[in-house]
Amino acid sequence: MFVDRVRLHAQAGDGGNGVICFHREKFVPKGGPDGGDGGRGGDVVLQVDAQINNLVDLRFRPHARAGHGGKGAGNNCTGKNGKPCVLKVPPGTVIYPLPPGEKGEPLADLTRPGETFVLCRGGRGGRGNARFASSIRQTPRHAEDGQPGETGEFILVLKSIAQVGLVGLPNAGKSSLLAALSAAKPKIANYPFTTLHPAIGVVGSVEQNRFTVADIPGLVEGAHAGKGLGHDFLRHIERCAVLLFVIDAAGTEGREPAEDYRLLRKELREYDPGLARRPFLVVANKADLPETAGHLASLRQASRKSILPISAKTGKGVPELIAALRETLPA
Ligand SMILES: Nc1nc2c(ncn2[C@@H]2O[C@H](COP(=O)(O)OP(=O)(O)OP(=O)(O)O)[C@@H](O)[C@H]2O)c(=O)[nH]1
Ligand SMILES: [Mg+2]
Repeated sequence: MFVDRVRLHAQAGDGGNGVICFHREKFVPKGGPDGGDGGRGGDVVLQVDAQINNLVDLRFRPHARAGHGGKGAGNNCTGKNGKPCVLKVPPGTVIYPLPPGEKGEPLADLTRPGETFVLCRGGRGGRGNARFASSIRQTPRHAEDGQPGETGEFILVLKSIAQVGLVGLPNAGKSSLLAALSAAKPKIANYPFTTLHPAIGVVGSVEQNRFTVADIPGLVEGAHAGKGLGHDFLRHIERCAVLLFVIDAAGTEGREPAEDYRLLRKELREYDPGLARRPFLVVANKADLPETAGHLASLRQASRKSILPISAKTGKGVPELIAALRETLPA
C-alpha cells in the first residue's frame, strides 16, 4: 500500500502541576516551602527517515499523542517530563495546517534525513510553591497548574524528491527505463497502468555524480480532469530539476509519437505551467524496433529538440542518456 496524503490529529502533552508543600522535619520548625515544579509535557515531533518512502504508517495511526508531564512533589522534586511522540516520515513530506489545508502555506517541508519538526509543543510545567517564596512572603500557599499542550489538525503530503522525473503515456516504457538506469525493480508489463504509484531509483554509484529518477504512473489525455489515474501523482515530479519525456517511438499501439509528445506537454501545462517550463530531454524509446526510424523526424520537429533514441529493453543508448542527464542537471 502506498499512501502519499494523510490527515493527522496531534496532541502534545500537558505540563504537570506544581505543588504546594512545606518542609516538615523534627527539630526544624517552619522548614519553609518546598513544593516542586511540574514536568514539561511531551512534544509531537516529525522526523525524516530515509528508509521509508511513504506515509502508510500514519494512515493507521491518525491520532498522535505525547505524554503529560508529571506533577511536582515535596522536597523540591520536579515532576517527570512527558514522553515525546516521534513520528517517522519519508523525505519530501510537506505539512499543512488544517484549516486551510493544502491551499494554504505549508508549515514545513521536510527533506533532509534526520531533520525534525515539532508539530505540537508540550505544555510548560506549573511552578511549585517553593518558587514563590520571598523575604516578605515566606509561606506561599499557592502553586501553578501546568499549561495545556498544543493540539492541531494537519495534512501531510508526500512530494517525492528526485532530480529527474519520467513523464510518458502508459506502456511507453518508463518503468523499463528506470530499471535500465538504476537498480530499482519496478513492475513492467505490456498493459497500461502497470505502475500505480511512484518509485524512485538511484543512478550511478559515485557520490558526486549520483542522481535520482522518479517513475510515475502513465499520463493519458484528460488526466488533468481525472482520466486514467488522473494527474494527482504529478506532484511527485513537481520538484524534479529535469523532466525526461519517454515516448514510445515505435508507435506500438498505432499511436503517433509526435502526437503523444504534444499531449504530454498539454497535460503538464494544465497541471502546472511552471512544470511545463522545467528543463527537459526527450527520449525515443523502443529504438530496437524497426518502426522507430520513421517517427524520429516528426518527433524532433514537435519537440524542437534533439531526440535520444534508446532502448530500455536492450540498454542501447542508455549510457548516452545518463551523460546527457548529468549535463542538464544543475551542479
Ligand atoms: N521492444 C521494446 N519494448 C519495450 C521497451 N521498453 C519497454 N518495452 C515494453 O513495453 C511494455 C511497457 O513497459 P513498461 O516499462 O511497463 O511501461 P510504462 O511506461 O512503465 O507503463 P505504465 O506503468 O503502465 O505507465 C512492456 O511490455 C515492456 O517490455 C523497448 O525499449 N523496446
Ligand atoms: Mg510503469
